[in-house]
Amino acid sequence: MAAVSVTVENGIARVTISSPPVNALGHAVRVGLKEAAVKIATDEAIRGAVILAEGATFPAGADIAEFPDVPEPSHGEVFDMITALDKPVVAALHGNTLGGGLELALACHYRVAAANTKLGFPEVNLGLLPGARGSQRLPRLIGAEAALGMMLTGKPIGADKAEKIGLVDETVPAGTQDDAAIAMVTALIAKDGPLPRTTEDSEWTTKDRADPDIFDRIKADYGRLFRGVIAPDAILTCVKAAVELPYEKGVEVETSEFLRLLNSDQSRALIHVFFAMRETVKVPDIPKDTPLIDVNSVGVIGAGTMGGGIAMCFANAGIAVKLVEIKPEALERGLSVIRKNYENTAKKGRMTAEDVEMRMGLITGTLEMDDLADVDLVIEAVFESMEIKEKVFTRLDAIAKDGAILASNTSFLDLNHIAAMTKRPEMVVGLHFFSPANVMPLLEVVRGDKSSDSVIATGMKLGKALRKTPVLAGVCDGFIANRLMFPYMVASQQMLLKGTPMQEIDAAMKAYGFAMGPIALLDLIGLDVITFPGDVTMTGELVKLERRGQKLNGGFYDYDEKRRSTPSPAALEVIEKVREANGIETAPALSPEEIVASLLYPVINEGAKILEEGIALRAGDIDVAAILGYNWPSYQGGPMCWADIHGLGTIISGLEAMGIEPAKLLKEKAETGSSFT
Ligand code: 3H9
Repeated sequence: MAAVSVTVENGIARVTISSPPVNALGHAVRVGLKEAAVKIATDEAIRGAVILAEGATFPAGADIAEFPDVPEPSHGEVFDMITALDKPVVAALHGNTLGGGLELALACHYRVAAANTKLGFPEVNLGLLPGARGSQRLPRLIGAEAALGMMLTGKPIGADKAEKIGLVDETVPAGTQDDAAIAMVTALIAKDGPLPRTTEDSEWTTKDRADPDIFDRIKADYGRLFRGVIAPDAILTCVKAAVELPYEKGVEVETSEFLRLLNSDQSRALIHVFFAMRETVKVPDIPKDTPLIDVNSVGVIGAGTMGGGIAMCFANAGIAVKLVEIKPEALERGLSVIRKNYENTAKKGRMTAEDVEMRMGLITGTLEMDDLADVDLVIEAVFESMEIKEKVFTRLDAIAKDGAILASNTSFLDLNHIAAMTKRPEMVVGLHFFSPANVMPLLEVVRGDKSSDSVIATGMKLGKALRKTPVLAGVCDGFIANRLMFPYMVASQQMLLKGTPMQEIDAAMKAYGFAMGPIALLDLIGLDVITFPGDVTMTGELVKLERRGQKLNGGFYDYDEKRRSTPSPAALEVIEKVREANGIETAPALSPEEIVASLLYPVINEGAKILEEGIALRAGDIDVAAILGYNWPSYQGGPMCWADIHGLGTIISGLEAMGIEPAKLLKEKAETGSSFT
């Protein structure tokens, strides 16, 4: 079917967009819409039109894969042609009417929406703004404040709310929107009245113009969203233009701001992340028709923080879980922590009391491993000791039914060795959750040498079912995310020893975009959790002083009752002691740029090795693992995309200056002028 087709019946043109999977407004669709606009304008038999879309959704936006080059005709030009028609045009919306799709809807004279339609401007998540007239039209239709709310947060709203605020004219039951739009256009033709256009100033324009501090107020309300990123300010500039200038002048501002963003590093990074997030599930050597294993019941061994969190993930997805512990007290404690977690969510209004009971009802505690004989999948989440895991898997092999998947949540032990404890290594896989497992969105699916295709494919599918982003990893110490970030943590400790103050290290990484710097992060995860090699023994020394981080007595920092931190005199003493014991000489404190380089270049180098060894399938997978597992700021693109933008040559010289041998793949990429992403 053509990307856009036009049929005419009873004087009404039915313009149908068909461009699966999301009807993105690529070149062919724009050409088709332009031709449709010309036909509607010139064909005298046509007295009005509806624009609708086949499949799951009205266009979900511009075709992001086209960026940064957008061949003519431009979206804005086509949309302006539609608005200028003097025959009524009604858009029939359903699904995800987002970005350019919503701009197309705004270009029509009226909008009918199926009740399940989501309407939004998510461009900000790609480092962009609604650049096809949306920033100019939406404030005229619903006012600057509501328009900015949608553009700055990027969050879509439902059809009901859209109708309430005047964004759509009528909401109808799902599936009836096309007929309703035709009925509306039929009535409009009969009425033959003036047509409303979102290019014209409105009551809102007058009202917003009379409000002198509207933009300062909105910026203060959404201040958090402006941190580190450039798109929100550009959005504000455009909406200001929409309020203060005539449409044509405002369009000039919008176009120039949009192009500036489209060619920025932030948008390049965020678009990379958009596609990388969707690519992780694709495993090239596993055929698409690989049979999946049904997972309707699960066993989790270990009711500690990890096991409890994992059990919650399954209960949240409606899958029954048996939670196994050795001691009744431990089981009791585990179950009561889970209940408390759910009850806290309910207190915040994000879950009902019935939901709590329903989810608790899906989790059964047991002290008998034999109870796992009938489950489809077992995940072991016991203490990180090979000796214990060997025992657990030997036992599991004897208990679990044929065809059951046996998974380990180990974060650094050798999965192949664990698999060798069983007579069915092909059924063994790593499912590495991040703590807290019920919250963190990353799931590393670890492929052992003998894991079968079915087991891996099921693991990836399961990740999606648990609403996580699964990333495939090979077996190595730390898999992808932890292995990648270990050099970062080590380098931050070495930096402390060389004399850069902890608060300056943390501030530089916060300015880069992390929620917190590495020293504060250590305090948060607990100083007893990571063991550092060699001469960086401060965490061990602090633990000896019973300082385990935020959870016990503070760590590198002291914390007041509001969790505000100040460098701890005890920690400063420990740093001094370790420095002296290892004969380390201090150097002048590093600048913020030097801190970023010294901490991140080793990460890039590790990433290159992870890729070179085939532990990760793609550089994008490494970026996704860092973003979802360690909160790497997505507008920096993740480590490998950031490396490409920053310059591989610069990174190589930086590593050499630090005395670190650059990875082979890194050198190859730099020499051939290619990139990771
Ligand atoms: C924009 O509109 C700019 C304008 O203001 C100005 C222009 C001048 N383009 O997510 P899914 C692909 S910016 C190209 O798995 P879901 C996606 O990669 C745009 N491809 O499905 C995937 O491909 P594959 C503003 C796109 O059901 C497949 O479609 N709009 C686009 O979970 C299925 O996607 C947005 O930012 C696109 N626009 O979620 C919305 N969208 O199968 C972006 C999707 O090969 N899209 N693909 O992996 C989304 O948020 C989600 O895709 C959506 C569906 C919610 C629509």
